[in-house]
Formats: sequence, structure tokens, C-alpha cells
Amino acid sequence: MAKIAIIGTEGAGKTVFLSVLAMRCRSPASGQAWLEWKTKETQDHVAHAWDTLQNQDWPPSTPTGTFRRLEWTLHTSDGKSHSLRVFDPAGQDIRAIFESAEPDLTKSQKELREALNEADVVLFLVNLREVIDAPTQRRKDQVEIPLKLAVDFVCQRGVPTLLVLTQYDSYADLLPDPETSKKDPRIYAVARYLPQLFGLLSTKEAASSSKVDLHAVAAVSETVPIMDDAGKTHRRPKKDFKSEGLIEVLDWIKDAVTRVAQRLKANYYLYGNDGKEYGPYSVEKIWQYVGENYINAKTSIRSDKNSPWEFLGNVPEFRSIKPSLPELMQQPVLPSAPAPSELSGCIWRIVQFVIFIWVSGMIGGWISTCSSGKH
Ligand SMILES: Nc1nc2c(ncn2[C@@H]2O[C@H](COP(=O)(O)OP(=O)(O)O)[C@@H](O)[C@H]2O)c(=O)[nH]1
Ligand SMILES: [Mg+2]
Repeated sequence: MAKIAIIGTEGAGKTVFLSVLAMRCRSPASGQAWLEWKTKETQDHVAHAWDTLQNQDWPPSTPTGTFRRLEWTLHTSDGKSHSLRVFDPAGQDIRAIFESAEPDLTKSQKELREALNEADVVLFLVNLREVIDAPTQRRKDQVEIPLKLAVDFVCQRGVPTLLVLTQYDSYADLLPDPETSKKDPRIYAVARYLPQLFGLLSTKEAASSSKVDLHAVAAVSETVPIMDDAGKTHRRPKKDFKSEGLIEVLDWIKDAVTRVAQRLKANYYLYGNDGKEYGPYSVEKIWQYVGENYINAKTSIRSDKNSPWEFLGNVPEFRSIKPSLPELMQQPVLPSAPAPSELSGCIWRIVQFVIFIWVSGMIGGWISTCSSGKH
């Protein structure tokens, strides 16, 4: 099962995005991935939010401490299916896990942090309107800093990460017009309003070592002004509103989940202290050995017999393994040649022994030559 975390501060648009995505993509359309709900909680949650939107209102904001786990089966056009577990937490709790010290976290915030640590795919949702409208730099930072900390935290683990600009309909007119400008308005938007995150984008314009993909969505792309009982006007979903960008995000999720599934199937080989190669082992088995302290971040590993050796702690899926202090003090050396099999290991030891005899013979000969020269 691929675990997907949907992260964003309060009001980013997580609940609306997820509900509209699930409702718009709930049946097979030609050549597209689609979502089938797996639990009653998922179906109830989505249907309730969808009905509210159809009645031209917004679903209520997720109360702090609520940490919904929603489950779908993602069907892909090639007939494959993947189980998805999606976390839709309250924005305040996400902010708290990056801004508060460990002892101050509530039980559900600790659970949320654990879920973030274990997620296989992460979507960060951000409503740029919050930054655009922020009256002071401090308010802007309150949106950008927790987001940057969370993205950095996830990037360190090397999991597929997507930055989703939500509610795109409400600020698209402030960005360069894609028809007349050469600039991609989404990239421009991140550079202009979230400069700390810009360097992490995996685009040609941004830093090349980056890892975060970018999409923009408007789950509800059409709104109309509606007056409330107090005579105040609010923008509400238009009847039979349209959406933009959802299919692209689902496609990205499908690719990310497919990569995760391939990775989970991958086999790894380990280089033992005895100079022998062991394996193949599944990802689960490697984690089991880590848990049993049988191997650690400095163990040499490779994903097939022809790949170069790497330290376990440098492989993206195992990056969250922290080296312990004694490991950090060791000076491990990666095997440079392919690990010898048992037989070739034996031959190699004979060769080493012969070289040793030959070298010591030469030195011995040289010493005796020198000493004979002195006399
Ligand atoms: N125009 C527009 N507004 C949206 C959209 N999605 C969310 N919103 C607004 O953002 C508010 C918060 O959305 P919600 O999904 O509850 O945010 P969450 O706290 O991240 O779950 C909603 O009440 C709407 O006012 C959208 O696609 N378009
Ligand atoms: Mg919500």
C-alpha cells in the first residue's frame, strides 16, 4: 500500500481538492487513472463535501486534532491497481509539528509526524493568495517557513514530492499570461511568492539538483458572489462548477505510486563484513535487518549485481536511517570491485597471498642486497 500525505496549512484547500478529485475521477474514462473508494469513512467524507459544494457552499474546515485516513484503490489504464491511504490533517497540526518542541506536541500531532515520516508520496498544497494578500513579511513567512521546513524534511527522505498551487483560479490573473509570455506562470509564481522553495523545484529554470515537481489546480474553478444573511458578499462555488488541473495531478500520483511499487519490489544485495555478497533482499527485509541492528547506514548495498556499491544511508528509500555515533566515527570504505563470490573470493585470497609472498620476497631480497652491498 502506498501512503500519500496531503500537507498544507489551514485553508490551503486540502479538503476541497481531495473531495473534488475523488468525485471527478471515480469512474474509468478512456485512458485515464481512476479512484475507487475502499472504506465507508472515505465515501461519506467525500460525498458530504461534494454535496456541500453542489449546494454552493464550502465544506467546514477540518477541526484541529482531526487526522483523517482515507483509502482508495487507484486503477491505472494498463489494468494495474494500487492501494492508497491518504492523510488529510488539519493545517494547524501541520504547522505545530514544525514549529513546536517535541514535548509540546499533542498525541495526534505526534501521530501526524510519524505518518509524514512514513509517507511514500507527499503532496504539499499551498494557496498563494495567502502570501499575496499578507500585509507584512512576517505573515508571508508564517506561510512559507513551515512549508519549507516540511518540504526539506520530506526531500531528505527522497520520496516523490509534488508542490500543488491550489485555488489557482483566484490569482491566475496576477501571473504572466501563458498565451503571450514565454514564462511558465506557475514557476514565476513560486519564484515571486515562495522564493525559499524555488530552488527545490525540478524545472529547467530552477536548481538542477532539486527534487520537487510542480502543478497548479483549481478544484472549483468557477465561483459566483453570493450575499449572506448579514448582507456581506462571499464567493461561492458556481452551480455545476468546472475544475482545472486535477487530471494532471492524478497522473502525477499514478506515476509516483508506480515508482514506489517498483521500488518496493526491488531487490538489494549487501556486502558482508566477511567480504561476501548476500541477497537478493526485498525492501522490507532490509528494514527488518536495520531494526535488528544487523546492518546500518554505513553498510554497503547495491540494487543489482552490475550497479556500483553505495552506503545504505545514501540510497533514497533508506535515507531516513540515522547513523549512530559509533558508526559516524568509523571510516568505512566502499568495496571498489564487485564483491567476490565464494569461489572468486577464495581465488582472490590466493592471489593476495602470492602478491604478499612476492612483495615480501622482493623486500627481503632488497634488504639482503643492501646489506650484502654494505659488507
Ligand atoms: N476559488 C476557490 N476557492 C477555494 C478552492 N478550494 C478551496 N477554496 C477556499 O478555501 C477554503 C478552505 O478550503 P479547505 O479545503 O477547507 O482547506 P483545508 O483547510 O486545507 O482543508 C474554502 O472554504 C474556500 O473558501 C478552489 O478550488 N477555488
Ligand atoms: Mg481540511
